[in-house]
Amino acid sequence: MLNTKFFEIVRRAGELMRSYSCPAVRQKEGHADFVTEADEAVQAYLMEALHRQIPSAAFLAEEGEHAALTDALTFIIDPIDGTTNYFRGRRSSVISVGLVEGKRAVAGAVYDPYHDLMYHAERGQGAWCEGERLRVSELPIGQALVELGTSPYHTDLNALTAHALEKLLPRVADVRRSGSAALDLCHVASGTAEGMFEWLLQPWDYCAGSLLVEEAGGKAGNIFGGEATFSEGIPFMAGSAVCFEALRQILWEARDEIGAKGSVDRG
Ligand code: LIP
Repeated sequence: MLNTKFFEIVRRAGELMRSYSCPAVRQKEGHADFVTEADEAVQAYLMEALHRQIPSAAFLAEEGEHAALTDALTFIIDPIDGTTNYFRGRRSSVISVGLVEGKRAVAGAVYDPYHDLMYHAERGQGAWCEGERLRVSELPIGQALVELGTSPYHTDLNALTAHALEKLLPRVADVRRSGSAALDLCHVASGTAEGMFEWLLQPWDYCAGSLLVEEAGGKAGNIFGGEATFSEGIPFMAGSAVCFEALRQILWEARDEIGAKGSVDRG
């Protein structure tokens, strides 16, 4: 399903992303929620090039392509995941292209154009990065690095995020905050982190990365239970087989202690 032409298209999108030296930036509705002209150009390029590859496929993408998800083969795209990192020059942003069919992830790629690293997976065929098979970590939760997503566009979740951090720090080795959920999921799939979570994350942030983690031997899904769904934002988490349930338990404790102040549905 992911052929040479597909990878050429995604790599070309990375070149387009890096071709901007000072992209125009526009604020969207949410707090600290920005989009650049590069996000829009990369998304337009990906949609046009991928439509030529699979004319029957539908699209769901971060910048304005929010049609209802059907059972049809659908590309779910974040043209630049880590947009704030991107326009602040932090060289820590990726391109995420997932493919779902029957509302289930069947293939996906996350491309890091700064290091020329293509992470990819197809369901049942393992997760890979530049020819290397990816495997999640075997470390226990007490030695875990957990990637933290802060949902900056949703300030009503700040107390819950802060309390989750308070619960986590004494029970794991440490946390990391990259600013890109898709990159966090590459770290979990590669075994360089043992878990990640974000109390509200969009399908384009996690579609490809969730399959990477699952195909590397980990788990991904809704913090409150069930597999990841791709029709709307959910409380999302992923982790190694060893740490997933332990991380989920800590997050449930945080949510129960915050009570009604947190605005996260229990799914
Ligand atoms: C971002 C995510 C990040 C999350 C932000 C935002 P964007 O994606 O990757 O983890 O905290 O809220 O969703 O908006 O840069 O494509």
